[in-house]
Amino acid sequence: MEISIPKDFVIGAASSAWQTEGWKGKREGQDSFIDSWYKNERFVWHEGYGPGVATNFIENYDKDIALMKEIHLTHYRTSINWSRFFTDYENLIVDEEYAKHIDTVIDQQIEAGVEPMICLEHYEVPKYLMDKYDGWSSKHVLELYVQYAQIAFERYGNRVKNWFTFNEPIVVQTRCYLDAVRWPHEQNTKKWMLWNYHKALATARAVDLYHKKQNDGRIGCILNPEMVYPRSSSPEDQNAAKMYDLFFNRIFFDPMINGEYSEELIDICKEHGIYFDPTAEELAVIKNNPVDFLGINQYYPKRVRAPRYKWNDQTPFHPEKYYESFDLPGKRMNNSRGWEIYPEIMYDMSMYLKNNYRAIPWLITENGMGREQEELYKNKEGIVQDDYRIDFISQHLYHLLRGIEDGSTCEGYMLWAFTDCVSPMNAFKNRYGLVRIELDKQRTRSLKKSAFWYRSLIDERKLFIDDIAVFK
Ligand code: BGP
Repeated sequence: MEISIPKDFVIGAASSAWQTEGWKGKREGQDSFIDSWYKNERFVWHEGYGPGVATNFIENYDKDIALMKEIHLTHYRTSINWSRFFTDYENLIVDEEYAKHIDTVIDQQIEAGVEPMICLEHYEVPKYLMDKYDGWSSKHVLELYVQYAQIAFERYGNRVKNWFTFNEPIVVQTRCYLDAVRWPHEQNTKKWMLWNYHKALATARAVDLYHKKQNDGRIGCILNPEMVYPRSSSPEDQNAAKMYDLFFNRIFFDPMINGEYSEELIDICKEHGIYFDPTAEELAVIKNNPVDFLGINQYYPKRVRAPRYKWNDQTPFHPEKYYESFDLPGKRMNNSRGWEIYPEIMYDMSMYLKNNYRAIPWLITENGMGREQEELYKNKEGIVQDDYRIDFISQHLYHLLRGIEDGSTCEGYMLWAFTDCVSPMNAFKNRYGLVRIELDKQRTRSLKKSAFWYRSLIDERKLFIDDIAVFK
């Protein structure tokens, strides 16, 4: 089957500052949250690799941009590392050396025909602000973030036309404060909800500022909603899916698209003592400043069923009171990552957005396949033969394009990731890139088979799908 890809559909790739840069040139006191996690609990990071060297992008950026050009990439998203951008977070003194690096990367990308898309925080909240103010628990941190955003818009807004306030704003507090599976292992559901709220409010404030200053691009946020499927048609299982959706998807969709939280979420937060006590003024800011567009990171489906056991009130409140994860027998798996493969999420998410919200522009800002031991797939010329990745992307794209035919407002697909890079904890275990990174001193780069395939996809805008892969 041959499918045409619309002419203006973006086919890009993504990464983030902390997952690529490395610490070369980083000054004392410029640690981020993720850097301090790595320093405090290095033993949980796969084989000890982490943000310390990452892909050493700080020194290798010109090589990567040359590779972007070689594969005709038109869009690349990364972040500014907030913790490296300042030498003084209170007085907002910019680290000119780092700021110059961002300048150079943006200029070289544009020169290479690659449009830069920038995110202001991809888990890089400064450690200083965590230690002093408890990070996103604090309204003062929110004010500092808005000033940071303003400086970034002033410096780079003439060249960057697509801005994102956060990457996956729910993740840090879910892993740290809701599930407490990550350093610093503090369980605090009320704090979880407060961080969610402050990031939604910070987004609205940044949107407001961006528009007031008459910037001529657009600003949104990158969310990671999970397409949630109930185990069965029973009302109980259906309700479990609805509750999961409320706590983990609508928690950001509603304020960011509609400008308000649902009453249902507010009531349930009050009931469980995790309400975030917004002021009328703050709610007005959220109401008046919905995002211009959204990025959606989408990797796997979430399956739930009604909980089988009564909730234990002696345990801290968790949304799991209302659902239980469901393991579908026979599901397809990416065993390296432990994530289910279900490409239909692309179509289903497209219809979810179309049917539940206004026609907001959005694009897939992350999707991809992390694979262990890719060196085993090298041919005799040393090129990784990652046909599994080509299949994975093709099938996801197929369902995404199907959504567009049925009226979704999706504008594009950006692969995670451009090069192999460091993952939280898994470090270099699972490789995601179109570009292979060797773990030698130079972090040598080489194009994988998928890079050549991606180039032909970009050039020819034709997707060839094996009917059997989709329908068998
Ligand atoms: C997303 C993050 C990315 C990236 C990706 C792959 O949630 O935005 O930063 O890491 O997931 O997942 P992982 O690195 O956990 O394998």
